[in-house]
Amino acid sequence: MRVDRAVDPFGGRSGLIEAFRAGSERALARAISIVEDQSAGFEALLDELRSGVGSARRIGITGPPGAGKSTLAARLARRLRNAGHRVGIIAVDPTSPFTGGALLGDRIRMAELAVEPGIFMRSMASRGSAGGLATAATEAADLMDTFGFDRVILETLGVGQSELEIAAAADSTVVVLVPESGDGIQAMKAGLMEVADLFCVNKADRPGAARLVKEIEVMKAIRAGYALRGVPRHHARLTSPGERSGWAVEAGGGSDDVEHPGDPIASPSVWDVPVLETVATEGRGVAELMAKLDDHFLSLTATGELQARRERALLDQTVRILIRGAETRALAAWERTKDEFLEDLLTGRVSPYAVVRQLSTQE
Ligand SMILES: Nc1nc2c(ncn2[C@@H]2O[C@H](COP(=O)(O)OP(=O)(O)O)[C@@H](O)[C@H]2O)c(=O)[nH]1
Ligand SMILES: [Mg+2]
Repeated sequence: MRVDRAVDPFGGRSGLIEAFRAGSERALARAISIVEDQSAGFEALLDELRSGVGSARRIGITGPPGAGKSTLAARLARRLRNAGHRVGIIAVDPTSPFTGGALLGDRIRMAELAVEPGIFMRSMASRGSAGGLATAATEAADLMDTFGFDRVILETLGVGQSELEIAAAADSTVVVLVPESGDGIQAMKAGLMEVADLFCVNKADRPGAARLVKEIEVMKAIRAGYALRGVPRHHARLTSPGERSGWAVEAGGGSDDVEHPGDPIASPSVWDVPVLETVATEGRGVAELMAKLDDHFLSLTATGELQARRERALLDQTVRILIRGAETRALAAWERTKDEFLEDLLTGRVSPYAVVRQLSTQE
């Protein structure tokens, strides 16, 4: 899929890069499309447009479909914008083709944002390409970051593995739940408890919000109890790979607590995951959300956890790029040669293993 100069308003790759660096949002949009489509040379383009990556704070917003993530993201974006930030939003829907309801809904709801200077919105859907959505979404976030957006919001459906991977690429992850249909339990099942740095009980204008807040607090306490079992007292920090909120569990608390020298008192490493009530449609609770996100970022910075998270995310990304490349090459090799093998394979003369062996030696 080469970019035809005749239809390419940027005059090829160097023109695109120049326009991107000069701050053209059309160039940014084009670069994201190239990445999303995995057009020829997309990785080289990303490589060239990496300078300054890591300046933006990345905020993941996840939760079940219909919880109000898009509405909340739009409100948060506007508030951040009013505070002087430049905001990029990536709305990821792994299942929806462009005709799909959710994505279409996002597009319409967020359309007004698109014309607001300083806010850039982009929907992404999986097109069945190699490498998965998490990688592409991270790459789109990287582009927004290097372009100069200092806040990047990633909205994902919190229902599958790749969404959790996207959440893991964020500095702060907001889990949005609604006071309906056992959302609390669902969150537990989907592994959302582990990734949450903040909870929003959205649609707090409906009955049951206070109860859901209590449920989440109980689940937090249960998690904290498990996490602390077998851990010496006064170890305020717990670090375990893949347990993002596990590190932030408060230790001690008994009446016989004694301060030991060097023990952190009200240590910034203790991040107590807040549970906020929001009404996204009215913007209620969004100011608190923004304030808590700031607090969380301060806590991340103070504890060194920001660096640790970003290092983890970078390693994850590198591995995913590696796997994507291997997958792309393997599938191309298969497409080139499968006709040779097809009959033997289907009639059982050769096994799939023998075919793969031969393909790998040909590469
Ligand atoms: N009553 C009420 N409805 C809301 C609230 N937030 C969002 N909605 C509505 O819930 C529906 C789904 O919202 P959307 O943002 O698309 O959810 P998403 O699928 O999580 O992105 C829309 O009709 C919203 O207008 C809220 O706080 N209260
Ligand atoms: Mg949405």
